[in-house]
Amino acid sequence: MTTHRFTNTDVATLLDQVSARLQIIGANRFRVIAFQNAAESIRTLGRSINQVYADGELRTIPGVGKGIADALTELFETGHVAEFDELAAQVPDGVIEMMQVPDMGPKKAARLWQELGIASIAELKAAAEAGELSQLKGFGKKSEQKILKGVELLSQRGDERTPLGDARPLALMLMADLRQALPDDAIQRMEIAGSLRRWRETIGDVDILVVSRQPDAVMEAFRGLPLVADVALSGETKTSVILTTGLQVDLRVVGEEHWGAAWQYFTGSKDHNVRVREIALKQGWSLNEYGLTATGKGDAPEGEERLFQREEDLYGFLGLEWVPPELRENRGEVQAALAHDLPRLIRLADIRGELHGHTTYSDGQASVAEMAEAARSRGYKYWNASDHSVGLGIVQGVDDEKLRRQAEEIEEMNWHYAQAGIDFRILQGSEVEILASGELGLPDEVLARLDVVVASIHSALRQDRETITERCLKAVYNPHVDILGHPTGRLIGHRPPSDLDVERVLQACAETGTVVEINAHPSRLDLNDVYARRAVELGCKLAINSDAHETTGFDVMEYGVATARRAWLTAADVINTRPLDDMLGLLKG
Ligand code: DGT
Ligand code: CA
Ligand code: CA
Ligand code: ZN
Repeated sequence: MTTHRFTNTDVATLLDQVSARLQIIGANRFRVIAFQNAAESIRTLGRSINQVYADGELRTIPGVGKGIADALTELFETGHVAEFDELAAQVPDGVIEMMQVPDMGPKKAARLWQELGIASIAELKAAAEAGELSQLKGFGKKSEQKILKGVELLSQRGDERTPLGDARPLALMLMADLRQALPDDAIQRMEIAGSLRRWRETIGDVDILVVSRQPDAVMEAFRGLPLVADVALSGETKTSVILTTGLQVDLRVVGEEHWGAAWQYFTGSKDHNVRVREIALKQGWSLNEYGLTATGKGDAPEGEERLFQREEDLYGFLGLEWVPPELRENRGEVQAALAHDLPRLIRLADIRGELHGHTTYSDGQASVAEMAEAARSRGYKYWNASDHSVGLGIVQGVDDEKLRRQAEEIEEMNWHYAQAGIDFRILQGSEVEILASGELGLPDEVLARLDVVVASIHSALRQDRETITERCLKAVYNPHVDILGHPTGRLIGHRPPSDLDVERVLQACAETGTVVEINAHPSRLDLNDVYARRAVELGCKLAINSDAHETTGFDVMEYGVATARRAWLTAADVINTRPLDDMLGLLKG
């Protein structure tokens, strides 16, 4: 039997499309969500789905039940899933694409298709321009204008960069595959460079640097990897390939003696490198990817070379502190490095607990106990169960009664931890919905009972600036709201941020002592690096949370910490680096 290979992104995209088609035909919402959950798990799995299948372990993936596992087995065996193909024949691709237009949910897309026969973005645009949409019941002139604006936004997205959360697992998998394809001693060193090493939130292409005594063998093995769909360029020192996902990967082989300069050069950013080159020139050296060459304008005779095996040595030679890659964006880091005044950036190991995550009491996949144990196994000392409140569309939220039941469960677990002498506490909170009016999804007397309240917006994200800002401020000024969750609501590559006046909201957070979240999920990274840095400048405290919906969901914390590092944050700026009591003491009220 032949086995077909697919990337995790391929499979996740396929399942997402099935979910979208099920929504269009009005299928049971639990089925819709099941496909979304499975897609999400597979996208962020960190293991090759091919390998999981080969090991007969599909069912161990969170959110993959028997039905989806059977479908995936059929996919790997035959390259197709009959049921999915039937569904695809029923609902055209163009209708699914229409759902990518901002504000175009499945209900709207289904009606436009079924009632007006619109089955592509191009047809949608034409119909909106011709004023045909407003003939449809419930579609005013206003929603027609909104759709036109949405279509334009979508077209501007144009030449797509790949979200960090997709590029990073792919790059790691590719590097593991490359090592495996070669004899043990073929690669002496291999590292990520470019924007991926800087943890930029989107990636143009992946850059990998290798030291090898057998460069030809490395290049040949690289071109032949299963993830590789196409070879764009192949030379002695550089090969560029296109992966099956469309992502480009550049592999360069460099000499060991040039490593420090090469890694520095190819890590970028370009703007950072320009500043470093200026500093070298002032000292009479020209800098390139091989090292320094004396210009003759300094003390060293013209043409003299300096090579560096380590980046630290290169920066040090120029009188600079080594600059962490996350800072290399020409945002003042070169000056700070020159003054030996770079911040001591927060590290993953500084995180002692999390304050935002979900259980089966709302849309999580695991029980309170399972999530707590997963948090504990990461070395955390506390975890706040913050299930969605009522008031959020498709998710069954928690109300007063459900929260009471959950509180009993939490108390019992905490009692066990105390009995066993285990230093771990489950907190009870909620991710309370900030409703379109600015009211919260739970009454104040219920919120008052909870340990840590996160307030977030998930719907009506396209309200105008004034409305959505006022709505958010209302929550920030509520004395029971401790943390503002994923403030702008953006989904990288899928949904633009809301029109929120972030500056005003951050000022209010600083004034009221409301903590601002960096949501670590790589599709959110919200606040982003720039806003997070501004938040600290304004005097805000921050929290970094993975917003885990399953036990493996904690994996994404590294993306949140990287975003915090890009924002120049130290451990002191982030409340969940503190021991439990200190952390609680930093909350409002
Ligand atoms: P990306 O790929 O758009 O996400 O961003 P980067 O920063 O990874 O850019 P990329 O892949 O074009 O190049 C990687 C690094 O190599 C870049 O940050 C700086 C350096 N680099 C590459 N080519 C040049 C060049 O022609 N001039 C300069 N100054 N630097 C370059
Ligand atoms: Ca790159
Ligand atoms: Ca590149
Ligand atoms: Zn959440």
